[in-house]
Amino acid sequence: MTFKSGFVAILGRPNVGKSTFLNHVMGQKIAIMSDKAQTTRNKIMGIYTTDKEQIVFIDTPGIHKPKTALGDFMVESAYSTLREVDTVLFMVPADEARGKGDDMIIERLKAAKVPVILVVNKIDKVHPDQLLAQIDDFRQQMDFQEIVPISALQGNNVSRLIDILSDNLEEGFQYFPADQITDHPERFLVSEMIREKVLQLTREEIPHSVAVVIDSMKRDEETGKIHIRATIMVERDSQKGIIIGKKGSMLKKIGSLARRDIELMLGDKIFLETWVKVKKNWRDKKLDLADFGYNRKEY
Ligand SMILES: Nc1nc2c(ncn2[C@@H]2O[C@H](COP(=O)(O)OP(=O)(O)OP(=O)(O)O)[C@@H](O)[C@H]2O)c(=O)[nH]1
Ligand SMILES: [Mg+2]
Repeated sequence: MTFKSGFVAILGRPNVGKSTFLNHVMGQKIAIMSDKAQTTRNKIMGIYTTDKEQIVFIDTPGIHKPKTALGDFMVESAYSTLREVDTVLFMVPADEARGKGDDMIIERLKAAKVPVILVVNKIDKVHPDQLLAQIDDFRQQMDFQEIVPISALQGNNVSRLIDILSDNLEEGFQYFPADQITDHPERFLVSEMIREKVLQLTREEIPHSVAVVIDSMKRDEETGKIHIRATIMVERDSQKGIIIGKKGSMLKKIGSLARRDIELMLGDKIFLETWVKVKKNWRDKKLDLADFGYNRKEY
């Protein structure tokens, strides 16, 4: 039997469910998710391996009109996958009409000459008639290899999409060991899980203004727990106040929710120590961006 493999990028506007899809396929949380736009900021691999194939999914930041250097980094890293993959999953939501953002992406997809599968997500939110109208509209914009409606949240039709990808795979290497699930180190996943809680618990500008840096992560010989020290970066003093909350209540909430997820991921007990620091306008400062993991060298 020959082994098959391939790289598949998941592209689309922010908030359409790309990371939810990746996590569903992997059966665990690799990419953080939230109802805020621009949750994902880096490319993240989800390596799906069976005894006959390896599909390397690349989750990407939602493509939007960037207003900061961080936004530039995010959009560039999303588009950079077009040079790296065998197939693109272009994800659109079933419950929102095609907009300028989608048209912009479609133009880039046409120019890239990579096979594109249209994935219409969130079918649980619409009546079948609306879904058909959505499919019809997108079908007229470009040639898709396939069109697959799914619900990443509930899992409907996800296995059919995997089957289609499998059928299209070519003979190839197993690029990564069977037990490797992503390309990022644990530290990255830990920082992301803390950021996810901030995104889920705050509103407006705050989700966009936060970065999380892991200062240290090592086992405490006395308690046996992994001691993690993390700093939550914000852009203004007022944001620092909100993240800390009344008598530290918000920071405590962020910490305890994050701890649960991190322990689940590491399969180990942790002690999480969080700090909050102001870095004025870090989203437009090249050095800060690099320090916080948004480095151009990474794509
Ligand atoms: N009802 C419904 N909601 C969904 C589905 N898939 C994702 N969502 C929700 O949509 C929101 C965005 O999901 P994400 O997976 O973070 O979206 P994303 O495309 O990765 O977003 P960015 O990282 O910002 O580009 C979350 O609140 C999800 O729970 C779905 O199939 N049905
Ligand atoms: Mg995402």
